[in-house]
Amino acid sequence: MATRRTQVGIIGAGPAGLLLAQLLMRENIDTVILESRDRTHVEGRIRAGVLEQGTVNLLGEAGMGEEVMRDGQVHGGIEISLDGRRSRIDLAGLTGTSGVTVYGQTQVVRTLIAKRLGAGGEIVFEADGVVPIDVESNRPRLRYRSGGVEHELVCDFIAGCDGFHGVSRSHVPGARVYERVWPHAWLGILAEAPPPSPELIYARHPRGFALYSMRPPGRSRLYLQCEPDIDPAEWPDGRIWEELRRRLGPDDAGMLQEGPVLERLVASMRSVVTEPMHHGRLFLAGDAAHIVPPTGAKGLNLAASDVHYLSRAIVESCRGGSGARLEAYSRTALARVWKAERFSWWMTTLLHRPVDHEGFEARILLAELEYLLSSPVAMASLAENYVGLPL
Ligand code: RFL
Ligand code: PHB
Repeated sequence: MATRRTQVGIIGAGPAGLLLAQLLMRENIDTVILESRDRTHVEGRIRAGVLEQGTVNLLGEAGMGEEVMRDGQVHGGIEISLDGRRSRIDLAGLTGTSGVTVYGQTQVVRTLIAKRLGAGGEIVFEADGVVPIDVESNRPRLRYRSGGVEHELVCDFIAGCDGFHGVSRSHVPGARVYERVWPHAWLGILAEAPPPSPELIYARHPRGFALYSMRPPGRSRLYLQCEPDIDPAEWPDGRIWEELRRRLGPDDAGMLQEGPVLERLVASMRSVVTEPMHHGRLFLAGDAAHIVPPTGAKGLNLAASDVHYLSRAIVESCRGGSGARLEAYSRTALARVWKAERFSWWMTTLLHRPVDHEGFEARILLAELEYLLSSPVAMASLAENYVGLPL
């Protein structure tokens, strides 16, 4: 068995693991990332698109401010379409911030990987069977196989940044997992076509929710509420465009321009929180600890806020500090996580077609939406959460 040492062993080269590694590298803390997939796969995943200002700031600290400034689009508002009538939520005006930045997670991941490898940092792609061991001791280790050889990485700390399907969460014994599986899913496409509007449109329609987003500079990222078990083969391009037009309503349908569909996926929806987010010297961050349905655009941003707290706590500890921040990490991160869970749950409930779409609850939701769109106070609450609560 090949044995070596690092200060922080990181499982997973998603946004959480890569950002943590970059922030620690800037503080001269040695890290190794173990990633189960190959580089092409990791760099090819298309996911989140909306960054809170806190996430943009953190990416700046990690050395990619220039890229986000150059290629990101600052959006001062979003639009909500209710049965074909659009209203604007003035994110910037209601919060006194500049709003949010639209910048793809794919670019975040590609840029962080290039920067890490360019600076001599290590990512072991296709690391098999990664397991954390002895995490209660002050010499936790990561065992894994790479190139057919067994390896052991002796660490001071381990960061479990391995997403929802990773191994880390199962190494927090006695953890309580709070979970809700939603009855909806999203059929998502990336299209070589300009977006219908310069700002994102969240559409609530009797046929179901639709989201009109984008990937700068010129592509559309579009989603339709669907049943979780649909067969994407039954959704050829023509059917998708037709449904996207219908949910935008007759007045706005003409804004949609069609183009070749480059990618399609069906994303199921869950809300999950694991408590606590640490055991001994193993600390969970990002989707490894919690999942939100994508309606509030919070998943990547929560991964970034966890990393904000965890990186500062690890730096303090490595500099001979008391370890108080590490001790408080799970509590501090969870306080913010639960607020984002609440917001994502609320946005999802409000905008999707409920299963019982003719009953009392459905009418209450409609009344809430009408209230929201007529009340600057209610809009301010949405805006405050959408741009991101303070760290
Ligand atoms: P990731 O990105 O899942 O990365 C985890 C990494 O760990 C690797 N891994 C392992 N490595 C070693 N050993 C193992 N045993 C391993 N098991 C797994 C995986 O291969 C992977 O590389 O988690 P991370 O870093 O916590 O990042 C979280 C975000 O990816 C996620 O929350 C967002 O994409 C969610 N999300 C959105 N978030 C936003 O903030 N704004 C959005 O607009 C937004 N839109 C979305 C989204 C997610 C979506 N999907 C597909 C779920 C839209 C969609 C459709
Ligand atoms: C996206 O652009 O992929 C996106 C934007 C906003 C969301 C979810 C996804 O709420």
